[in-house]
Amino acid sequence: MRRSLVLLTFNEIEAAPKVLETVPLSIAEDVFAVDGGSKDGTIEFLRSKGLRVVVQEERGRGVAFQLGMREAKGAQVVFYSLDGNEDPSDIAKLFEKLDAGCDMAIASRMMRGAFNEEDVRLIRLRKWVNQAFTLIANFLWNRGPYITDTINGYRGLTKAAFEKMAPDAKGFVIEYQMSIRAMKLGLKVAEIPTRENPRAGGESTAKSLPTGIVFLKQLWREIVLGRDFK
Ligand SMILES: Nc1nc2c(ncn2[C@@H]2O[C@H](COP(=O)(O)OP(=O)(O)OP(=O)(O)O)[C@@H](O)[C@H]2O)c(=O)[nH]1
Ligand SMILES: [Mg+2]
Repeated sequence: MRRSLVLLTFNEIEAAPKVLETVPLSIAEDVFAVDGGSKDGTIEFLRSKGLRVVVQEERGRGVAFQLGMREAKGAQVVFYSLDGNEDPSDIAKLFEKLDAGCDMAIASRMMRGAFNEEDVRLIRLRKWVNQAFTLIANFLWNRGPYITDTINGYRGLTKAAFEKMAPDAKGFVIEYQMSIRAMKLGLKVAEIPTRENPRAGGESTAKSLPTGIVFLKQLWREIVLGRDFK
């Protein structure tokens, strides 16, 4: 089987019903959801729509990516979060990049033609901090074209690439870890410009300061591990 589309949720009962309607589910032969243990009816909602839902035993975006990859039947896997941030029309574009032979395709909020949630503000703290982490990773490890958004979770990759990267982060930092390891391995990474929309309801679980500290720790660990991280 070629394509898997993995929907990610954790307590998204406000957003998921609105967002799911906009997702082109027929794009992949294999579509299912990975849920972080929602207690608000998200799981029941998704099942009522006929979707297979795999529920994590432990919370975290990293755990979700690992479980999603394990459960996916396709050789290509695109991850899509049902909170409304992600433009569903990019799903097809990410699969196309994988069809073209890329190991990983990232929907970038930072490149020319893209739009970041914070672009309407004068002080764009989260964006700037993200860009600093991205700059450091590119400087330390990237030998290919500059990756502009190493942190966005809206991405697709091949199962083979994921196995080579062997990311082990449990939380939000897994996306950054995957980007770093793709650079270390010299994998082919493509980006497409995306538009980040506001949440379609509900609340964020990514608190800026604790997440920043986790990122610093992960960065340090990747520096210590170096290119032979396995
Ligand atoms: N499967 C799974 N999904 C999760 C988990 N934690 C968060 N998510 C989902 O991942 C997506 C991103 O999480 P958010 O909390 O929105 O983080 P964010 O996008 O940085 O924050 P906002 O800008 O407020 O949207 C959402 O669709 C969440 O439902 C988890 O433990 N497991
Ligand atoms: Mg979000």
